[in-house]
Amino acid sequence: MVAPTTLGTIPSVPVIEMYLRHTCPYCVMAIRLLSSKVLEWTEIDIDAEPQRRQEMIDRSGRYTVPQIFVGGTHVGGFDDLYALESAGRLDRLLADASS
Ligand SMILES: N[C@@H](CCC(=O)N[C@@H](CS)C(=O)NCC(=O)O)C(=O)O
Repeated sequence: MVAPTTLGTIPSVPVIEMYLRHTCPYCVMAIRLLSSKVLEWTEIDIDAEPQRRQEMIDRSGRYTVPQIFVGGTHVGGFDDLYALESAGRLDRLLADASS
């Protein structure tokens, strides 16, 4: 007999997008901070996909990497992400963006 199974709760994951260059120290720091909080995010490497740099500029109004979006909302660069963490607001933002 097959044991009955219970459908567990599927863990919710905030949608995080990060435009980056892997050679960028601010990007490495942003990844380090994010990886202490969440398991997955989408990386858009503007060196590998240079055409998406313009998309980043259009969405963020900024020219530097990283540019981070959580749940479609522009957070900013590493400094902005770190400021949210320092203010104790990053966990709430990630939780609110989870579906
Ligand atoms: N304050 C910004 C600094 C970001 C920054 O200066 N990024 C550099 C790369 S490490 C950059 O994008 N420079 C211009 C470029 O690569 O086109 C942050 O914290 O995200």
